[in-house]
Amino acid sequence: IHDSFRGRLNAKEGWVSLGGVKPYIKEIANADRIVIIACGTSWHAALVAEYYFEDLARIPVEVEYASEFRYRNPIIRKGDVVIAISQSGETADTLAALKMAKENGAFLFGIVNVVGSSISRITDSGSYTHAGPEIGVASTKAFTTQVTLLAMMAMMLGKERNTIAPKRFQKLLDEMEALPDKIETLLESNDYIETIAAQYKDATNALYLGRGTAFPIALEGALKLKEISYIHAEGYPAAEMKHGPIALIDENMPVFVIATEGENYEKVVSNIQEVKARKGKIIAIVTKGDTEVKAIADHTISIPSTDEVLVPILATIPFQLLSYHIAVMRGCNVDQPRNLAKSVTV
Ligand code: F1P
Repeated sequence: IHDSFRGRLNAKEGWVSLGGVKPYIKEIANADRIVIIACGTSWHAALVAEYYFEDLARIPVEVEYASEFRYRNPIIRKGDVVIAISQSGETADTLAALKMAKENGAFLFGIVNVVGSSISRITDSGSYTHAGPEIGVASTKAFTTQVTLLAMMAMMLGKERNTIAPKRFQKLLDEMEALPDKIETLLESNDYIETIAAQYKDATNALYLGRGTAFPIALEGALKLKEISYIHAEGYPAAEMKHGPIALIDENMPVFVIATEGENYEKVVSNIQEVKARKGKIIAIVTKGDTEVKAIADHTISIPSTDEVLVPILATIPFQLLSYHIAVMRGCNVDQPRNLAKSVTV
């Protein structure tokens, strides 16, 4: 993540350099619609990007699992930009979906980690995440670099379309530059996160909640726990809890919540109160200095304050670490989880 930041940001120019976007900036910025396709963790990055592109660049976005998209009869036209996100660049469903989109005249953009992979070859343009090799099967640094790249791309498109004020652009750029140091600070909580993991390693179910850009992070937190520790976990938008999952909550249910500062804070606090009223256990990710959630949650993990847009990048790391420690304590092979392949090529 350090390399992916430091190589790309140029604060002096006030510009983000994404080689694969620049030559096609007009084409992408003037898209009728952006359709993002991906699988697994990469699909969660796509969900974050939906917020980014719509909020910062005001381009309509649709996000779909490539594994669904390829088997229906989707409407794709010239004027659509189809973005595929994939760590390996070899995922069969994503490749098949891209081929379909190409036949229908869409412009194809790939966001992949593995240089020279099939997706990077069939797309019209693209950007590499340069996360370095993902040793484990479950995507971790691929995810944070995907989200980073997508934020940068949305900023560039916003600048091109004049939908982002220069001051806002500069503030985001400054916040991005500060992220690597904030991540270092956050990693200092690793031992503390391990002590929390020890208390939930025998859980059989877990719920993850978030609002806005933190909703896909809830999904990703749940997926990481499932993938590497084999604990059943579900991610939900916090506001959906009352439409079903609330029935699951009792004293044995750990509920992981992203409750960082910003627009959604008070609403998330009331969701936490609803869980506590039913004796659920709350493990909350909060902004450093938080007192309100700290007073009611069972555990809080602080992340440094940042722009709300960038919270997904910081908030996902404690969830990755929690899943890692829980999996190790349960004796699971975190690098090679059962039944999972690094590249799903069939
Ligand atoms: C998609 C994915 C990964 C997951 C595992 C299986 O791969 O679902 O997110 O962690 O490796 O494949 P990709 O298209 O991002 O390479």
